[in-house]
Amino acid sequence: MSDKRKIIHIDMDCFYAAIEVRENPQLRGKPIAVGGSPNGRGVVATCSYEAREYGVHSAMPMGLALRQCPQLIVLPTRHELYRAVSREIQAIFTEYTHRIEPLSLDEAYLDVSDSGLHQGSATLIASEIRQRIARTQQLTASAGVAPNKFLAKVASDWNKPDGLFVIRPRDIPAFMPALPVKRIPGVGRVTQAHLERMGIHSCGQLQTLSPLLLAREFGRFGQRLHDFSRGIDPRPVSSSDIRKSLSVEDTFDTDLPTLASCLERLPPLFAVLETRLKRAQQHRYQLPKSLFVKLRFHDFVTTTVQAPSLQVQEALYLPLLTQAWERGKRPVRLLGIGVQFEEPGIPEQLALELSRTPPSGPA
Ligand code: DCP
Ligand code: MG
Repeated sequence: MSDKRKIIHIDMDCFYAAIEVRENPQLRGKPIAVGGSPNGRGVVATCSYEAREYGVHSAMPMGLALRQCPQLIVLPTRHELYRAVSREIQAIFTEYTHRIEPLSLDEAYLDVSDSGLHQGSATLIASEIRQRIARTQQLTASAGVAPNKFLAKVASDWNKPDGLFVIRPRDIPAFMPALPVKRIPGVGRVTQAHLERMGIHSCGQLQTLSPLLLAREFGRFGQRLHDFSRGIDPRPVSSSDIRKSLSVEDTFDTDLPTLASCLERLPPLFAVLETRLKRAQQHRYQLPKSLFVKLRFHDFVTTTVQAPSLQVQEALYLPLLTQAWERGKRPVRLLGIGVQFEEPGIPEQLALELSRTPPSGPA
């Protein structure tokens, strides 16, 4: 089924920054950044392409961004406004399919395999969606069309900004070899470095590794690497009312210096998680699959630790937090905790067995 599907990935261009420019046209053509104040611990949420030319990028401390680009115009984030625009864009999507998986305010996958519109041409649907966003919102979106989520996302980036790129099933064998491994979902800094030590930079090189070797080096993730390197990705587009995870996190005004000070922050964070979880479960009950802790150290190095669990209890986060802290043993600026849910449709017994399987693969 995987190569017969038609998936569209839509990604708005410089989303927050583009909205700010729309609201104030005098900003057009200027280097702008949206985010936290340079005096506090603010970071850049996003910036215009003019600012990107100076090396400014998302997650960069605002103070550093201003040193790189002294004429940078810094604007505070207006989440309510961005959320409202996001809702309008999503309303456009629903006219084409109900199989929509939003990834963030500005990004979504659409499965249009069963759409009869435009004689079933996903390319024509994608270009019509782009036109409608431009006409009704005065904002540009980039779109990728492909037989699966992985390639649709790669494609939306290909001609960004204001671009459309299509990867047809028959294009895949020629397209994959040159693609850098870091474009593969789940290949972060650690896995990329691991692959580089093996001399592997591209999907073409990755294709030459045997499943056995991949399993030995990367555990269960090895199979995914084998498939992704060939452009195979069976992950379904899962609709918006189905959550994959729920989490809460906090960035602290002053770094937490020790493990003990991190552990102290756990109870209030857990209280927030519990409230949100109850609210979400009322709406639609989903079986917890695993718990995770995310730590960002003062130098922005981020680590997550995850363990299978059918229960969500405060005490279960203690060993995860300890394990995450041990990886860095240095001051912490952000602490997050969360729950991952079972994909719906998996029978409970199977879910139970899956949740007993010990975690493996890359950290
Ligand atoms: N965002 C954020 N913090 C980050 C990354 C993103 O707050 N570390 C917000 C601001 C972005 C929006 O999410 O406008 C979308 O993120 P993208 O990564 O899609 O970035 P942009 O849409 O800004 O730029 P691009 O044109 O590269 O998609
Ligand atoms: Mg975007």
